[in-house]
Amino acid sequence: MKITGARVIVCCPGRNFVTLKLETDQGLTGLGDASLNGRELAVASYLNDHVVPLLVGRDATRIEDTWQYLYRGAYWRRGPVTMSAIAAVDTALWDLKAKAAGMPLYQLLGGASRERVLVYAHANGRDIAETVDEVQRQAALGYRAIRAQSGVPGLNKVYGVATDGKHYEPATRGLPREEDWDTPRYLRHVPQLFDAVRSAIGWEHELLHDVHHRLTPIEAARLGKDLEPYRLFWMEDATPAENPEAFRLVRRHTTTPLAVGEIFNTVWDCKALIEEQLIDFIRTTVVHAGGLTHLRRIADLAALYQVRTGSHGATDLSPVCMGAALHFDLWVPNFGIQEHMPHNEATDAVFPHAYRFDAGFMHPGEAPGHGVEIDEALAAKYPYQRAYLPVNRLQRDGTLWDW
Ligand code: KDG
Ligand code: MG
Repeated sequence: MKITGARVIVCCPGRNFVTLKLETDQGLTGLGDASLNGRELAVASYLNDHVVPLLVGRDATRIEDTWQYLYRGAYWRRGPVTMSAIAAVDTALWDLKAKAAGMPLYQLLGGASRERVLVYAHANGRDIAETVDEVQRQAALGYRAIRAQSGVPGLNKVYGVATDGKHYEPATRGLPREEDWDTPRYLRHVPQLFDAVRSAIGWEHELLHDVHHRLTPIEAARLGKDLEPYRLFWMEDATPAENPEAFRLVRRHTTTPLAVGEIFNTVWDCKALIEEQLIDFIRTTVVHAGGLTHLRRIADLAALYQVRTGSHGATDLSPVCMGAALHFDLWVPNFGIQEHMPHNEATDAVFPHAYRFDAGFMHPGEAPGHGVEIDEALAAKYPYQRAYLPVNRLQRDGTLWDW
């Protein structure tokens, strides 16, 4: 099966998505997600200008060789733009191979290790009361694991909290929005949030929280300790992870499980964290970590140390990524959980898919391939719109902080 064409489709059905479509001489097509929030066109250019010319004429069945060709063969390695582009090719090739075999992708990976995939929902509110209501609403929808985020008194805009009462979506049209931050206010507030949530919902549901890289290691250690009574499933991105040694300090002080990795691109970003058992969940996902070929490698390393997967699944990852991730989740032996933020209706219409939600779990479906397609005519009705993620500044003096 030879690749005869490769096209990059950029569309914005509410938010920007970059999709790679491969065509073959057997008439089969394969799709890969290449979306990188706020830097979408850089990946589109990387693909169009540098990768597509290498693909036409290649044997579509040689997934591993193509991965190595694009990774080693570029000389310049790693980074989110490169690895998202490689991921798109890799995902499209797995899709093609599974379609050619007439199988759902999870069968090619080794078959199902479980019946269904546990997912966690997002609950957020402007204050604790609103968040508690939203947690209860998500529980009523059937979710068994729920991430809780709330506005912090005295701060205008906080990560993970919608200001309009709708779904939280961080990227905004035009130039980046500025948010403000104050660590002491946040550290005082979060234990109160989980105290209220546990009082309202009891102990049957898994609860999660995303710190979104805002704390220093000792502050993260303090928060982990303060949250221990509420038995979180995980505390995510407690401190920036460029320096893995920072997690030694956090780990030394708390038994709250730690999750990290949604901005990692390769196994090298998580090697020390996994080998030193400094984390409990690795959050790398298909699109930003080099596709299924590389994600498998990360998961296998993690399995040696009882680290489980918990793939990123925000709405800025397209349904193509979600479909591929669910096949991976159904197979991967050391599965932990999968993030699930439902896409808007327009996105679901542009990307018809076989995956489904039922009572707190998802399943990728039985369609051959990863089960996600693109309606190109509809996608063309939603052209690219410039959008950025916010930036964050300390409320006290305007210093730029981690968002
Ligand atoms: O583009 C950035 C988002 O994907 C990120 O902010 C979402 O942290 C996130 C999460 O855990 O879903
Ligand atoms: Mg996160």
